Amino acid sequence: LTVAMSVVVDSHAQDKKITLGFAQVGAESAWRTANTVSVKQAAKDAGINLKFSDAQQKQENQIRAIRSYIAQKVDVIAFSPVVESGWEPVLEEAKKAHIPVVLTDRNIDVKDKSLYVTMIGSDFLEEGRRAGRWLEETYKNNPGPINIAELQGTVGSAPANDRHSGLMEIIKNDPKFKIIASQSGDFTLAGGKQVMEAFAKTYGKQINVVYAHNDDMALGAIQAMEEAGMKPGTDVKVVSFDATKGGFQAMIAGKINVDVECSPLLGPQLMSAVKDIVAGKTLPKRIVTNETVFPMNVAAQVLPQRKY
Ligand code: GZL
Repeated sequence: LTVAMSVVVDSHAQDKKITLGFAQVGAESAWRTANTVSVKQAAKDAGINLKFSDAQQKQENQIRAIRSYIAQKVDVIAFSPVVESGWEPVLEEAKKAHIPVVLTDRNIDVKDKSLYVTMIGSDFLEEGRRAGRWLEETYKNNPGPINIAELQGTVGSAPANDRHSGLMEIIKNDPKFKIIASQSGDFTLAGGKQVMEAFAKTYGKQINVVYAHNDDMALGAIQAMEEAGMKPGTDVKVVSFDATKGGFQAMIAGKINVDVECSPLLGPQLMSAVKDIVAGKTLPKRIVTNETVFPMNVAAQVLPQRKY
C-alpha cells in the first residue's frame, strides 16, 4: 500500500500546477501594457496558474499584493518594483514563508541579495549610454552649446535613475552638452506633455534636445512642442526610449530622432525561470534582455517586424 501511495503522491506532485503571484507596476504606458500582455500570455503558454495585480504605480499597493500572495502560499512571487527602495520588510516576509521571489523589468536597491532569486530585465545604464553616444555622434561637428531638456521617468525608479546616469557618463566630459531642465513626467503621455509645456514657456528656442525617458512622455512632449510652435524632430532633436509602435510611428513622421529599445516581452523568460526555480535549479542573479537602438531612418522598414 505504501509503495502505491508514494507513486500516487509522486505523480500528483509532478502534475501540481505551479501558481505564480505577479505584482505589476500599473498601466501607465504602452510599454507596461505590452509587458502585461507578455506575462499573461506566457503564463498561459507555460500552463502556469497566474495571479495578477495592478498597483496603479503605488508602492504600497505592490507591497499589499505581495503580502496577499504570501498569505495564499503561491509557489513563486514575481514583481516589477515601481521604485528601487523600501522592499526589505515584505521580501523578508516572503523569505520567512520560503516563497522565492523574481524581479522583472526594474531592479531594487537592497544589501541582502538573497531576498530575490534573479532579476530579469534591461540594462538601463547601457540604454542611457547608447542615447549619450547617439548625441555625441550627432553633434560631433557642432561646437555647441547643446541645451538638453530632460523628461525623467518615475522618481526613484531604476529606469529613471539609470537612463539619467548612463547619459551623464557619456556627456559629463563634453562641456558643450548642458541639461538646462529636468523634471519627472512619471512615464505617462499626460505627464510628458505637462512638463514640456512648462519647459517650452520657460526655455522655448533655447532647447536643442528633448531627452525623454520613454515614448509616452516623448509623444506628450511632441504635442506640447507643436502647440508652442516648435518643430520636434527638426528644430528640436527628440531622444526617446522603449521603441514602442507609437515611437516608431513618430520616427516615421520625423518627430522622434532616435528610439533606444527596451523590450517589455519578458514573459517567456519569466516563466522558464519560474519553472527552473520550482524544479530546484540555480539561476544567475541577473538575466539581461538584449536590445538595440533605432535611428529614425530605419523606422519604416523595421516597424512591420515590431511586436509591441
Ligand atoms: C522600463 C520600464 C519603464 C518603461 C516605461 O523597463 O520599467 O516603465 O521605459 C514604463 O514605458 O512605464
